[in-house]
Parts: sequence; C-alpha cells; structure tokens
Amino acid sequence: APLEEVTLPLFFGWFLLSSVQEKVPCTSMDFLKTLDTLEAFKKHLVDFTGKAEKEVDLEQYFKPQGALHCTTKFCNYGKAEGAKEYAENPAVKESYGSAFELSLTALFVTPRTVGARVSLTDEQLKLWPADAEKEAASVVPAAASLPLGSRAHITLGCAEGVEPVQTGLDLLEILALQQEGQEGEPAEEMELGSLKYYGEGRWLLSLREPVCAPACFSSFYG
Ligand code: ACK
Repeated sequence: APLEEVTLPLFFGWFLLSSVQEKVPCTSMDFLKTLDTLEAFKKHLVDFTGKAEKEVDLEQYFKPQGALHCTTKFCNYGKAEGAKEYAENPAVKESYGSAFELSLTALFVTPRTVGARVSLTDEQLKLWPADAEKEAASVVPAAASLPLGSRAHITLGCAEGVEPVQTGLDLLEILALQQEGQEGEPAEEMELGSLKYYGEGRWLLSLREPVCAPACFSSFYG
C-alpha cells in the first residue's frame, strides 16, 4: 500500500506553540480559581458534587490532557469515516506545517470538562470538516443545525474518567441552548469577561479580550 494509506494520524489539528502552551492554562487556572469561590457557583455546587454542602476545588477536579490543541479531524489512524478524504484534501495538504493564529473567545466549564472556544476565521474553516458538527448529532441533536466550526475548542481539562472528546460535545450543548434563545443566567462580571450559567453545571465565560494563540497545523500520531 502507498505509505500515506498506512500512516494516517490519530487526528489533525492546530497545536499551540510553546509560547502559549503555558499562558492558556494559566488563564484557565485563574478562571477556575475564581469560579469555585463565587456565590453563584456555590449555589449550583450540587451539579458538580451531587451534594450541596460539599466543596469542590476545580483546579484539582480537572486533569490536564497533554499538549494543547484544537482538533480539526479525528482520523483514528484511518478508521474514522472520512479520514482519508480529509487527509487528501488539497487545503489540508497545503496548510500542513503552517502557522495560524487561533482566537480563543470563551472559556466553558461543565461537571465533565473545561475548555476554550475557538472562533475560526474563514481561512481556518477551510480546514474544518463539513460534518464535524453533524457527527455529534446523536449526542447533541441540535448540533446539526449549528454553524460550521461551532465545535472548535481546546480541551483544558477533563474530570476523572471523562474522555477529551466530551469537551467539544459540552461546547455544542451550550451553543445549542444559545441558538434556542436561552441567553444564560448572568452570574458575574469578572475581570476576564462576563460569566453566564446555562443550567446542569454549564458555565460560559465570554472573554472581554479574545486570547490570540499562535498554533501550527499538523497531526498527532501518539
Ligand atoms: O480534546 P480533543 O479535541 O478530543 O482532542 C482529542 C483528540 O481527538 C485525541 O483523542 C479528539 N477526539 C477523540 N475522539 C473523537 C471523535 N470521535 N470525534 C472528534 N474528536 C475526537 C479528542
């Protein structure tokens, strides 16, 4: 078989450059540190602990998941549907190894994951699989009608026993609620931006200043 048929990666994506591999987790830690001290958060603590009285240390609750990246296509070494087609897309081939600037526009937290929303430019959307949102429709039915790129995120941490694929699904859930017209319950004006609560332990912080994260478009074999 030709080499590329046997060497499809686990996934393609943008990998944050080392200059921001530290900065983004710091911003996230600052956010988590503040979040679990807020009265609004304590009021809904049962979402995280199952018990109202219990406390939670969000910095310990979420475990880091390795090098920060924004997945474009999960290929599973070629076993995922559309993996080969994606790898052969001329836009993907041309951009492979190139630098991009990702714009992080929100941070979100659920009892399962913490992540950053990535708002893709038109140029970046050329590398986004057409079915990335539709693929999630079995879990988040409204996802199929969300704009292309809605799922784009960086996983910052997962709760014990939670797989990182959950982060994008959690983001889609929140965006689906917004699309239905749920604006979220305003919870707090923070230095980083305004925090809203979407029920069931879902929190979204819209960043006042988007974080610009230089990243390299590449792939991960593991
Ligand atoms: O945090 P992530 O975006 O979620 O990065 C990891 C990466 O691939 C390696 O596991 C993502 N991932 C895993 N399974 C899937 C899937 N079925 N669809 C989309 N992304 C996935 C995971």
